[in-house]
Amino acid sequence: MQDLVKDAFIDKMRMAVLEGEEDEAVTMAKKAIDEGMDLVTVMNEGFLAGIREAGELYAAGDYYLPELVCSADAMKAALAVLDPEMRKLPGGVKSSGKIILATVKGDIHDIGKTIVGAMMTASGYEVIDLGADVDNSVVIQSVIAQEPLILGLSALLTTTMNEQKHIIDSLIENGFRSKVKVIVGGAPASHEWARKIGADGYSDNAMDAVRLVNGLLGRTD
Ligand code: B1M
Repeated sequence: MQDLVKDAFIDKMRMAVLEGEEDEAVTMAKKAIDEGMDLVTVMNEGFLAGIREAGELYAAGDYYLPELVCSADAMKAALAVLDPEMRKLPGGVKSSGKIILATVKGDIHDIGKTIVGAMMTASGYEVIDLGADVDNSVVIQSVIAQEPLILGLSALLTTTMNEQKHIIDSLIENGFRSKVKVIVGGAPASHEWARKIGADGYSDNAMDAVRLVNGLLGRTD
């Protein structure tokens, strides 16, 4: 595909999410697959750019919640089409261990966590995604039952990020902290926050989350 056509395609993806056009977002996601486009670029420069822009408009008071919800629905619809394809990316042939992911209690933001999961799956990890608004006890029980190498906790609200700390505290109480590496992510988190709550790492995007996990597990490839 020529560069100009590709740019126009990617811009349509951005606009579909920005304008909350769910059907258009699905159509564009399917076209991207049919055209053999690089799905990581499609995701980052197309759909993600749209949801970021919607978030900025919401923060500036130019978008109201219903518009933000429509943008999020369009983003999720595109993600549902792309996710299975991203799981088939080349890295997916290696099996590198189990990862549990969850968005913490009280927080329904699951787009970023789902993308992180897709990238980790594409990198060869077995991902168990517990979903969003997951009760701390469910997270702890899953860690005990599944014995993952990594527990990844996402939080997008300043009011819910404390659950990341509460879960780490519960792991300590249950004697499981040394058996699993814990990473945190989501807009309000940071390296400093991760250090403060005793997490093993933080990353601010899905690609970096994979690098972080590879590093924590001593994977060099
Ligand atoms: Co909400 N929301 N939202 N929202 N929302 C934010 C987070 C907000 C910053 C918007 C704003 O005011 N500018 C703000 C939080 C303010 C704060 O706490 N400081 C906010 C608010 C206030 C709210 C409500 C309270 C609004 C209301 O009801 N009045 C409400 C909360 C509901 C709840 O959770 N209890 C709410 C609701 C919603 C929608 C339902 C409309 C929708 C969510 C839909 C869904 O996820 N199913 C939504 C959305 C879409 C957003 C924004 C616009 C976009 C979030 C997103 O999906 N981004 C967001 C503004 C923003 O972040 N700029 C906002 C795209 C996604 C790919 O990025 O999630 O950052 P992100 O994930 C990245 C990285 O952070 C990182 O990698 C991902 C991929 O690169 N990452 C990890 C994420 N998790 C990781 C985990 C890791 C590693 C990396 O390891 C485990």
